[in-house]
Amino acid sequence: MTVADTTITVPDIGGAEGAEVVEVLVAVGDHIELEQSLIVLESDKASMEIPATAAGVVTELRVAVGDQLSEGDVILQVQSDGAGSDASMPTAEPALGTAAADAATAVDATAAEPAAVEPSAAEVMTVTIPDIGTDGEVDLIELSVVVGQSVAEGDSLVVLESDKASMEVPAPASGTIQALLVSAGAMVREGTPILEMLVSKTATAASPSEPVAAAIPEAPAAAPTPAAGPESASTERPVAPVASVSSVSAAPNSEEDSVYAGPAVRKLAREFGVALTQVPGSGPRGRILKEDLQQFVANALAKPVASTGGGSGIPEVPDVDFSKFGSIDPQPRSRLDKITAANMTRAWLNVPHVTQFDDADITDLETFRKSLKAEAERKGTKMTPMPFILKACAVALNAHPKLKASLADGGETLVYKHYCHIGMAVDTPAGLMVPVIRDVDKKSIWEIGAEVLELAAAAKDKKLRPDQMQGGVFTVSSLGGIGGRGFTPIVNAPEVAILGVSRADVKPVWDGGGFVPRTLLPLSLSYDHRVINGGDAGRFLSDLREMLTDIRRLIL
Ligand code: CAO
Repeated sequence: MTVADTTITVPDIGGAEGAEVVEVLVAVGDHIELEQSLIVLESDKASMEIPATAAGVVTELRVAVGDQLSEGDVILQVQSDGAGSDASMPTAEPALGTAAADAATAVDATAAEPAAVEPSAAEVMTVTIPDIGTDGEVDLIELSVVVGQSVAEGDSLVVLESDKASMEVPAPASGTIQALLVSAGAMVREGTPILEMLVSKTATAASPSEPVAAAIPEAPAAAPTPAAGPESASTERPVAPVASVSSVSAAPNSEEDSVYAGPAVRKLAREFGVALTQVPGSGPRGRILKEDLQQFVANALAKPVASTGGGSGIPEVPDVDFSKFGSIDPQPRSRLDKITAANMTRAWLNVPHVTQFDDADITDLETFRKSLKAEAERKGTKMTPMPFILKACAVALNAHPKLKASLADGGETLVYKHYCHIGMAVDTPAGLMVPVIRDVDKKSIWEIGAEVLELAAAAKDKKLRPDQMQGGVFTVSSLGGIGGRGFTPIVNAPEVAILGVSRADVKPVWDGGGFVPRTLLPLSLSYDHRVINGGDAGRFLSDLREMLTDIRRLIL
């Protein structure tokens, strides 16, 4: 590898004198690649990224934002590692004259603006319409480039529209648009010349005695084409077939065109499918930088699905200025509330929910539970229906293990669990928490009761540890102490089922001979219909109901 000091100067910028440096994209010490953008110049007509004509480490930067530059002004000094040309070296003088003269037959000399590509390493290529899958003419509906514009390989040059699709014709190589040979509205077919561009000359064109210049790589073709031989960077060089590069795509809109961004950023935005009109630019005069686009995409991915909606392509609920209707008091939501909102939305959107309802006759259970009241007080605890419900769930879950399984591998696998840790939704001033009682199936009702009290208190005092909220296979959400006749709980994914418990009430029940007063406990079982079908859920709920109706069944 040859190491040499290389001076990179401002190339021919279309005769623009004193174009302003609006951005410096590199710093001393940076390693730059060939064709990497160095600075952004802005004339009264256009903004241009000036590409590196040599690769290496920047040793000296001669320009700053605000400087006025013209062709030939020094931009920077590079300690070249041999992967580029010395823009100031006369030995790299190319055969531009010949190539330009060849092209002159096809180019309107007055239309041909000078290029941003270093003339000493460039030649003219005529780009034609590639194979577009039809012999007939199609409408050229849009020119995506202007004379003088630098384009990267693959950037859209023109947009075609047939009666079936709209297609972009990509640039077959990086370079600068020299002349446009068609205008919007023209009818074109395969082989129609559309524009001339100056492209980096192939390595073979450089002086063999100059290894630095000889190391300029030929810009690769956008996609392999049968006709593209190794020396095909000429006027006959075919463009890649549209279908293999951009296939059917939406035509860029004119709003996008008015956005202040360079071609590299535009290309990246197209790859991400981001509308640049939505991206705030942090560069000088609002120019959209690559970092802005990256940040925009990162934000979009990280953005929790807002409580008001959004995500998954679902239109967001618009913000309303409630103060228009009366006095308001906006309060920041707690972190827990926001996490809960995101979790609920995620589960709601991902899990196809079904909810099934039943009533358990807990008349006998209630008689028994109340008989334990004094004993509970002696033990310093409290016996609510909750421990019985949890215990009954554990027994029913072990009998119906699918209800405590989880989907994995994107739905390819169903993970069955040999443990039975059950979560319990707890309403706290800070928000909803779900502590998990471990091994409910192995614990006595007294032990479970003690843990319900302990974990509910810890949740309300914000003393729960993360490990006390993990590992649940199923959740019970009891609103029994609060009221209501039934509700449809949201599955706590990746669990596949959740039991909602509402307030028990004494109701008249027909016993075959007459109505008798019975205490009925409303149960609602929501389940993930990808895993649980109605039969699974019905059998589970029936077993659960029977166990709560006759708690002797818990020990069978
Ligand atoms: N029917 C009738 N009475 C009930 C009942 C039911 N299903 N469940 C509880 N009760 C009674 C209790 O027996 C208790 O009365 P006594 O003091 O006279 O015995 C009273 O209601 C209060 O019970 P509790 O709510 O303090 O205790 P619990 O064991 O039933 O529940 C806990 C504990 C932590 C689950 C509960 O306090 C809680 O936070 N519930 C809300 C859960 C929630 O928010 N779910 C919604 C999640 S989805 O938005």
